[in-house]
Amino acid sequence: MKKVVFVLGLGRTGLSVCRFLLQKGEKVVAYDDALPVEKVPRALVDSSRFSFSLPEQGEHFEEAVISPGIGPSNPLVQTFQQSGVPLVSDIEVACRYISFPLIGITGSQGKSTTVSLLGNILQEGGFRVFIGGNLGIPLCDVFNDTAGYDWGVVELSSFQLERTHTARFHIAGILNVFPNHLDRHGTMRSYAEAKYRIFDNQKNEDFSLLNGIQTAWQPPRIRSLRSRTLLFTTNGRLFEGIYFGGNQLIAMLDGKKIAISKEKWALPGRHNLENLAFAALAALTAGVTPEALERAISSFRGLPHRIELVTEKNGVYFYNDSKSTTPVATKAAVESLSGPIILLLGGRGKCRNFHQLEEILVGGKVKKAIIFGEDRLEIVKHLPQSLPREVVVDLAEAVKKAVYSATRGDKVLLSPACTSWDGYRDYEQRGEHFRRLVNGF
Ligand code: UMA
Repeated sequence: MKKVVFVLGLGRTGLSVCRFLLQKGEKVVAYDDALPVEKVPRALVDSSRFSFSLPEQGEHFEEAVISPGIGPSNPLVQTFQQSGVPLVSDIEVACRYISFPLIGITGSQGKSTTVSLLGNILQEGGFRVFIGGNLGIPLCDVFNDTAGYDWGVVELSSFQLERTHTARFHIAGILNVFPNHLDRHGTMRSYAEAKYRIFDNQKNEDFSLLNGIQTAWQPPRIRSLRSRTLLFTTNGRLFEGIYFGGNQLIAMLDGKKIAISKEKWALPGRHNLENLAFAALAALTAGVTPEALERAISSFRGLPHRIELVTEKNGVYFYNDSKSTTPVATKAAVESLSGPIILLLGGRGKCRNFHQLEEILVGGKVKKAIIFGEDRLEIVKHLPQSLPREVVVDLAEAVKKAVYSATRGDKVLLSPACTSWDGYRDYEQRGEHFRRLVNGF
């Protein structure tokens, strides 16, 4: 008998899960708190094995696939939990059927840049690569494609990992762990726990990549991982793993030393060196040659909405860093550019930890802050007295103020330290709005 699976949330993830399960011949009952039934795509509604409804009294489900953005306080999630229906992520569902090796990457900051850099390196190395997960294509959409893949590079969020139980990543790594999504996870311990699940199903022949410096929040079980641990660092040397020596990346693997030039690496900032070290280590572990690695490093130009230079007008440079949704990410952006900076901050805060911004706002590099959005009054409380500021309602007004305040040589940086959910669908829509506003002046 075919399984009946409940799918909660019909955003990008939920739709991809429904399509996949229907393709596999399963019966699917789906629901979305905000989606009117007439908006459910025809392709799903047309299937006799699909229905859009709340669970009926006494109805049995094999499992419930919960979209990453839906937290534990959702009433349906609680009902399933109380009645013992296993809660799983889209990652769990997809990984049961994927037959090529996966590289799983998680972390609080830099995942997307690292995933796409690593994808580029593997492609340069001649491999056929699927790139997706929390970034870009949801993992269940991998089956739309008939292309065979040699590797999958999968970005994983803590939301996805906390409901993943059997997925195995041949190479898995955590870039870093900083406060993020605490509104959802409650404590740093439970947030970090979710991330470390990435290593749970690894075997002896697998690899776990760990940050050599940033070891806070590592749970004790990290010392008994079954996989082989390799370290990456931007600070100091290692006997095994990867580090920097002058203008080179030095990999120490299996007793061999490999030196790779990073002379043509174009991305600014120390945080991007961490991303580079991780991607290079994963690529060498996956079998990319040093030559291909060096070529890919030289040609990688970064991601849109990630400290992206939008334009230069009258000697003023405009940078779109809409993807920065935490103070730590904004800090990294400010540190990676030279001043003077006019910083556009605001939106809906995730953790109320705006005090972390104070460090980058003293010292004069940021010459002015323009604060906008839902949490603007909360952010203002954490600005140093001496910092010139303007408080406005929305991004359009913030850009206008920035344009009028900027003089030749200034950098106008949108790096909001907040989610976009007070006014936009996602950070991409906010970043595109910023681009249009800037180009419109
Ligand atoms: N919904 C409900 N009930 C609720 C809450 C939401 O029914 O209580 C419904 C909404 O009406 C909506 C759907 O659930 O239709 C949204 O689901 P979702 O928030 O999980 O969004 P998706 O479109 O499925 O996108 C998710 C990720 N979003 C989140 O984790 C919040 C996307 O990451 C990811 O790209 C996509 O899956 C594919 O895997 C975005 C993100 O911001 C980029 N991620 C966070 C981050 O990177 O920090 C984790």
